[in-house]
Order: sequence, then structure tokens, then C-alpha cells
Amino acid sequence: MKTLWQNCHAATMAQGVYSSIEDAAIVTQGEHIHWIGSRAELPTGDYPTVNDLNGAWVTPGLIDCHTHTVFGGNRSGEFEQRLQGVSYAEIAAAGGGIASTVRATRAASEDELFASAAKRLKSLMLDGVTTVEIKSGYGLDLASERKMLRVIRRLGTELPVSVRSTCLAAHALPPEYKDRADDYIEHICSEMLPALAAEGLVDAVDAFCEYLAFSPEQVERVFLTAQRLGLPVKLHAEQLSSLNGSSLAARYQALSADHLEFMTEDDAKAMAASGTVAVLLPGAFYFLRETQLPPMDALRKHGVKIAVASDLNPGTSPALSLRLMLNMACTCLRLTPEEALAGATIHAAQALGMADTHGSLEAGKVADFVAWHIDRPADLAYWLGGDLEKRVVRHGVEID
Ligand code: DI6
Ligand code: FE
Repeated sequence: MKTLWQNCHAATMAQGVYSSIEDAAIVTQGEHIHWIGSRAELPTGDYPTVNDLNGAWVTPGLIDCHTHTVFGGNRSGEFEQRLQGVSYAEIAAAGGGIASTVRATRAASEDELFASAAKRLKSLMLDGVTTVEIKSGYGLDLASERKMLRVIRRLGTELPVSVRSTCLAAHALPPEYKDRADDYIEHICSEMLPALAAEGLVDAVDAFCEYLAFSPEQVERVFLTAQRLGLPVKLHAEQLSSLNGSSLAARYQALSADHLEFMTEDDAKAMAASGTVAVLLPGAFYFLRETQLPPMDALRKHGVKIAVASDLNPGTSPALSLRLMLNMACTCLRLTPEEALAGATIHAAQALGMADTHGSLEAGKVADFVAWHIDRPADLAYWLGGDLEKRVVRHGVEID
């Protein structure tokens, strides 16, 4: 049965930019878009259900392609400490940082992790997110990573949002492997990834390539294992230094390389050639008060697709609004509002390997869209937070 949605304008994002249609009409059939175009060209036919969108601007459902939404504990105390001048290194030396979230995550039950993550995920959804990627990476042993990934799967079945899971076991060195990073990488490759993949818990594999995390050589071992398991890869790269991790990611046709403040033009060339998406994380840039900007000119010059995500995590980006990230991407990283919206729709879908079905308003794609009561699409990056009046449709059905 076909449903007609009309009296609206559409920023379809079909060609990676707004690709706007003024006075548009959308026909959905089941979970998919059947037709979209100017209302004047609407095919004649029977539309048993007609929805008046009251002049709203319709965009694809927002896609948050990089989050660490599942975790135990709280690190606002570290936020207070850092505001009093305590450094990250001092906090970590005192047992804080990722290590404290690992302890809290290992101690929490699946139900406790689900309950706290569901609250955070609902905040993202309140802001128009219909698809989200969630990483493990605070368990750092097989049982705890499995627990996290099971919670991630459960979030996708119990909430009206599409969830992709990413195994980030190579996020940090667990205490039982202190000073034995190579041994931990071996454990990830020979034990953890094969088991978790066999249980159907992993859609992609990620790692943290950084001087204070894992080297390119160690990351490559993880990538080779992911390749052997038939899993796509992503990478936290060039956040704090240049290790050319993003070029390594490109060599493995990674879906994305993420952060990228310290990437080089050669990295950008490699990413453009492999189609690896540059995922920018303005929340971490802002929260850490970073000063090194990602090389926007090089990314644009070489045609690297740019996505924008929240990086929702307790330590460096406690962000509960993807729309606020759009503003930060423009204000801090100098994207245009159009680039930012493409970054949270079609390019975010590409960063998740979902661009064939999600991320733009085109016939045949999944009917995930948001009807925003705004004057112009740029308003989505313009307003700082808040709850913009909207109607959200997921899989062709309006959700409250
Ligand atoms: N980069 C980050 O900024 C986060 N992880 C990563 O790879 C930090 C996560 C945390 O501090 O809990
Ligand atoms: Fe991250």
C-alpha cells in the first residue's frame, strides 16, 4: 500500500549536496521510498494515506557513524579536574581515563549497560538520528567485549533505530597486558575477533592508531585478521599525531578513517583513491580544546568524502546531539552547512557501508526521513542544540 507525504520541500542529498526539491512529494511503499519528486509531477494513482507535512523541510534520517554509546561509569569528575589544570597524563597515571571506564564497564551487567546506553541513544534519536554506529572497546577482554557487543545488538532490536556494531578491542591496552601490546594484539587476532565474528556480533573492526595506543604495524595485524574474517575496517587515525594510519586504512579499503586532525595531503590522496570516508569528530576537537585542524583544503581538493559524527564517549566527546556536531563542524572545522548535512547523511551512510540503502532520499532506498519545521536546511547546523520541531519517519512509519 502506498503512502503519500506532501506539502514539503526535500533536501534529498542524492548527489552528496542538498539536491533540493521545492514543493516536493514523497511516496512510500512499505519500508521504502517508491517515488520522490516535485508534487507537480506526482504520478497519478491511488494513495489511501496522505500526510500533510505543513511546509516542512525533509532530509534523510540523520546517521551518527561513529559513537562509543555503550559504557559504564561516568567521567565528569575528570572534566572538573582538567578544568583545574590536571593533565590527561596525570589523570591516566592516577588510574583515570579509558582505564576507569574499562573497570566500570567490566563491573556493569548487560542490563545496566543497556539501560544507560539506551538513555544516551534516545537523546541522539530525539535530534533526528535514525541510524547509529556503536563501538565496543571498553571491555578489552573476550567476555567483556562480547557483553558490550550483545548490548549493542540489543539496542538495535529494542529501539526504533538501525544500529551497526564495530569491534574496537584495539582501543587501549588492558591492565593484564601492561607493557605487552604485541601479546594483546595477538589475543585480539587469534581469540577475540574470530569468536565474536562467529557469533554474528561484529559488522566492522576498528582500532586506535596513536602513539599512546597501537602502532601502524599492530593495527595492520588487526586489519589482516578482519580481512580474513571478511569484515570491513575503520580506524581512529591522526587524532593527536601523524602516523599515516589513514594511509594504512586506505591500503585496506577501510570504510573510514576518523579524527584526522594530523593527516597529510598524501593521506588524503590515498583515501580518495580507495574511497575511504574521512569522518570528522568536532566534539572531541572542541572538548579537548585541540588547535590542529584537519586539512580541509586537501580533503576537498582530492574529493575525499567527509562525514561528521558525535564520537559520543565519556572521555573526549560526551556529546548527546548530532545536530550540535553539525554546528561545531562548521564553526570549529570550517565545513559549510551543506557539507555538514551531507556528512550526517549520505557520507555517513558510506562510512558504514550503507550508502546503497540509506543516506539520501531516492526511490528504492529505505524510507528513513525527518520532516523539520525549519526555514532552510542550513538551520540544522545553525541552531545550537535544542529540540527542533520535527516528525521522524523510520522504515516508512512515523515514530513518536
Ligand atoms: N579517541 C578518543 O578520543 C577516545 N577514544 C579514541 O580512540 C577516547 C575515549 C575515552 O577517553 O574514553
Ligand atoms: Fe572514537
